[in-house]
Amino acid sequence: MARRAIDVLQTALAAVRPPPRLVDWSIFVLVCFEAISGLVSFTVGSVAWWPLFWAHRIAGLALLVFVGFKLVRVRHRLTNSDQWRPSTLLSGLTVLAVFGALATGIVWVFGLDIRLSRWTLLSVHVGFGLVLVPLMLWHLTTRFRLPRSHDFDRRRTVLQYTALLIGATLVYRGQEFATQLLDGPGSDRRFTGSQPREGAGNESFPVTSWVADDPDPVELSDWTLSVRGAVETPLELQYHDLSPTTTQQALLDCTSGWYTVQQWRGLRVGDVLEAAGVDEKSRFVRFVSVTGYRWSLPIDEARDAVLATHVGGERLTHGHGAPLRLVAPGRRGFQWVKWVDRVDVRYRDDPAQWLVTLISGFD
Ligand SMILES: Nc1nc2c(c(=O)[nH]1)N[C@H]1C(S)=C(S)[C@@H](COP(=O)(O)O)O[C@H]1N2
Ligand SMILES: [Mo]
Repeated sequence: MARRAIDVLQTALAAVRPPPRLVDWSIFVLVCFEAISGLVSFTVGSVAWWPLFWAHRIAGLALLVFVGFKLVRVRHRLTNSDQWRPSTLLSGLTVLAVFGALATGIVWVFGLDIRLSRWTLLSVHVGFGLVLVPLMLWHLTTRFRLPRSHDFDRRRTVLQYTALLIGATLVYRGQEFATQLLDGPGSDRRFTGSQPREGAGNESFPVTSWVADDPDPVELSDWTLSVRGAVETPLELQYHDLSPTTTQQALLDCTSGWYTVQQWRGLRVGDVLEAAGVDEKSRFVRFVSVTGYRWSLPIDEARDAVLATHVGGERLTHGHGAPLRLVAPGRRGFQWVKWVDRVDVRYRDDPAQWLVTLISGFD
């Protein structure tokens, strides 16, 4: 009886499982796609990018299926100690990383907000992903073979992959629909996956650094805001020179997985630029922190950004970037430079800013 059931299961599995080389190749392609789409997803903040986030989730589910196929196939090599070789350890680590990434991704989608010391689950997910890529590349040097056309039946493969894609999409959408219906955790995530932090003012959302930036509190007596570069009149403003009269509601969405909507009060960057008189050929505005951390915005976008002194009616605390922080609506949190003391009007963009945001704060 049990034997019959296993036979039936194995026949069913054989019908849906692509040939080994194709499974391996698919895992490779999916992991690359997940790594790239995951990294790119961190840089975008506008809703127009939602397909990228969907694709990342659906590809993750497909990856789960292929890893399942693969484990069924190679389970003897992992469980049978006679077959252990040095490369088995590598395989084991790769399996751990893949399951770590998949499990944290799935739990995150369900809105569970587990924290491992200062890391959110989403950051742990990224960590697993970053370890997985080199492990997988190394692992595939041990036995990877490219699929050849005689390895598979084209028509059948197309059908299998189509069914898998549709299945994964249904599972993902079904899950979203269910959490929304039940109004459970995870039902109020943004398209980026971030979960809300409610309330107003400094205490209602976390103090976060992108990597390691952690300066001492800025002394107002030592601080000025310099406006330089392609301007007619460079400015040196002290804190008491600023007139923070603009209030703007804007949404801060951090890549560690939370977002908050706040009223930010401060200077409209357009007014600051007007006071300095920008060269009409200038194209970017760069915001620089006392730590060197920096980000640039195209000048038209920069005009509508705010250099905030207040949040939710309170003066910014040190952690949130006092005395002055950039509020860049539609941009991800890591671009909202804190502790700004310099505004550069420029003719060019600044590719080095990508690196600087990662290494700022390390000595
Ligand atoms: N100078 C500087 N600004 C920074 C960062 C940083 O590390 N250094 N981190 C950014 C990140 S990743 C986010 S999400 C927001 C967080 O702002 P908050 O600490 O006020 O929540 O600040 C951004 N501004
Ligand atoms: Mo962030």
